[in-house]
Amino acid sequence: MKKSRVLIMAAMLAAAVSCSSDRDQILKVYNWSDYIDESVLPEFEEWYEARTGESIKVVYQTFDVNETMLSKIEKGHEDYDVVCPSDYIIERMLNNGLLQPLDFASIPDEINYISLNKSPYIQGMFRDINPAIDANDYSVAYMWGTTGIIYNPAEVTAEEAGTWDIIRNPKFAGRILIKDAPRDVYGPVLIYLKQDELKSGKVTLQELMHDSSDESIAAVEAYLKQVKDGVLGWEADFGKEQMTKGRGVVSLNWSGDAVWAIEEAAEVGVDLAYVVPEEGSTVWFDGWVIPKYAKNIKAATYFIDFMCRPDIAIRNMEETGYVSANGAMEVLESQIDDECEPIDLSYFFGPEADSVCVDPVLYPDQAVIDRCALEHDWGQDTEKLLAMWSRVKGDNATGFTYVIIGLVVVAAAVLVIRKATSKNRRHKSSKRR
Ligand code: N2P
Repeated sequence: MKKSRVLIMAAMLAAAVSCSSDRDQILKVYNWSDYIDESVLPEFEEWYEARTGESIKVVYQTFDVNETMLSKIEKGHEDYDVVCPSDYIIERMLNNGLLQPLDFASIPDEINYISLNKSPYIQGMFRDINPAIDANDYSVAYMWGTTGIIYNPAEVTAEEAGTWDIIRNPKFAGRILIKDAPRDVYGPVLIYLKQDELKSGKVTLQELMHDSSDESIAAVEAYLKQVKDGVLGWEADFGKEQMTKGRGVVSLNWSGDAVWAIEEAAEVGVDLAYVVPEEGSTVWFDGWVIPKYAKNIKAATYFIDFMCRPDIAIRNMEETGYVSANGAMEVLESQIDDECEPIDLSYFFGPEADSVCVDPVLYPDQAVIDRCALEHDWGQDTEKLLAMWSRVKGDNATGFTYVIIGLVVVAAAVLVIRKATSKNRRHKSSKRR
């Protein structure tokens, strides 16, 4: 009797374990680090269960570099259900058949937030990704922003920060931070190097975003090699903190990190500012997609929908400093700040938003947008860029490594000489005795 009870209990336990590892009850989310208010995740689990009657457990993982995420899916075929790549990676995934079309028809109307999410600007940018396939059918934008310079006005003038050349200005050597994001650095540097051609109309910003020629990669490499001696760090996420702590005074960074850094710095009495340099820059967005190897499409679809709920979008913005791609008026209203000058945001929220008091670091005005362009996938040429990037950063590491090796060799030589001398002395004194 006892034995059979044990067997029944073991069987029940096995069933429970197999049940809890049932893939239908797991949602694997792979997102950028520091890019969500994590308290929304358990809330999603409750919301999902209340709406569908099915339980779900979110398994949440983060990455710092687009290419790391891509490689896990492209080469590793990992079964993430929802990931959040940037525009040019969405393009690549789309071109390589790595994305599933999104289908929100199954979500009941009263909880379908996707339609609220649509901003005319973001929709248009998605359409520009690939003229042959509408990326709006495969991705829902999450956050967006620009690439620019965070600077410390106590040490850097607005004029100095207003050009990309600041990243090789010897005045700030040792206090310059560069985002460890090859495409987001390459774009601005190329724009800087080609500013004369841009001004004379020989080339357009959009054309530069497709320029993966050996000549341009070599020019950017040569420029970055001049930059690197002054670099305090190539960073994925620590740049904003280095700026708030005053260790860095210039940071090539994303607007969302700028918002976070400016707010944090203000709390400790440090003034920081952000500018998109005059020569032009890149505008970017990251969007939720369901990769080809996803296993829980239903929960993934609900998750993307939940992320579009305006109150959830606002919480994610408040927590991260990044700007939601959500075009709902509720989101705009949450960002009204009467201390700011009115700006025209009709391009983003529609005609009603032609004069709104909002922080221009969060939502750039039309003039900034006009000098920014979207990056595009380079296909096979991406490898050339990544090789250049590691040559630039790798050389740096090698220089440092040589210094360390040199110090170790000198220290070892000193030790050997000391030992030999003291042995000699002992030998001589014992002989004398
Ligand atoms: C936040 C990452 C932001 C990604 N840590 C910008 N594309």
